[in-house]
Amino acid sequence: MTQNDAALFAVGAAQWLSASSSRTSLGRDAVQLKGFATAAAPELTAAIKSVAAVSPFRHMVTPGGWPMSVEMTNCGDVGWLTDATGYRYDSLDPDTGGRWPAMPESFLRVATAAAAAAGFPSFAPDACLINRYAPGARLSLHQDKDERDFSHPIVSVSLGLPAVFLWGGSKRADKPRIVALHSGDVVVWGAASRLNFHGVKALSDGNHPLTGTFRLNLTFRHAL
Ligand code: MD3
Ligand code: FE
Repeated sequence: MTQNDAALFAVGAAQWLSASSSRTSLGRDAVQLKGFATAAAPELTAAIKSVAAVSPFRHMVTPGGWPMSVEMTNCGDVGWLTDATGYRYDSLDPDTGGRWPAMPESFLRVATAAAAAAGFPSFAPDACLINRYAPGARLSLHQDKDERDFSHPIVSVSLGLPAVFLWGGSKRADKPRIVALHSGDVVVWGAASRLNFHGVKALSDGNHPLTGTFRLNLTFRHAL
């Protein structure tokens, strides 16, 4: 989709999607839109199932040889990958040999509307990484820096079981703040916070009507 398409989507979608959400600043150019995606959550969860039916969730193996505890798949023009050779975006899923599934319309609507609500009206994601957390799965502190142009924001949508998110600074040593992320929360990170360190603490056991024993996270990026 073009940036103009994205803006048009966003205007319409923002109205119903944001009807019952509240905004919390996490710092410069980082905003948590609590409940922004709650109305869309069932549709998003169903769309994740369709994506995973084509490109299944898998534990990717890092260049150091360790399987990640979080299971991942992708949709969109390109998908994020890690393997023995490094980290990159690729248009092909190495597990199927085919292209990643197209980005569902429901994904694009939520991502562009949230970005617009956060002050990024022309966000046009070309990649969506889908993370699935089972109890104990975690993401250690890292930066997202495999994208070409850091002037684009990143939009993250949380679904299912709650997570303890670690929100660090521009240096690894900066002490992270703890942020609770619940199903339906959307966070938009751009500009001044785009390269901040962040992570997710080990998921606790639980049961959620939408996702059962899992947490799902959508990470929308403009990678190319
Ligand atoms: C802060 N996933 O896949 S995106 C990831 O809950 C990742 O699974 C998180 O971090 C998860 O890389 C949610 C949170 C996020 C993404 C990009 C950021 C936070 C960010 C960029 C800058 C600062
Ligand atoms: Fe990240």
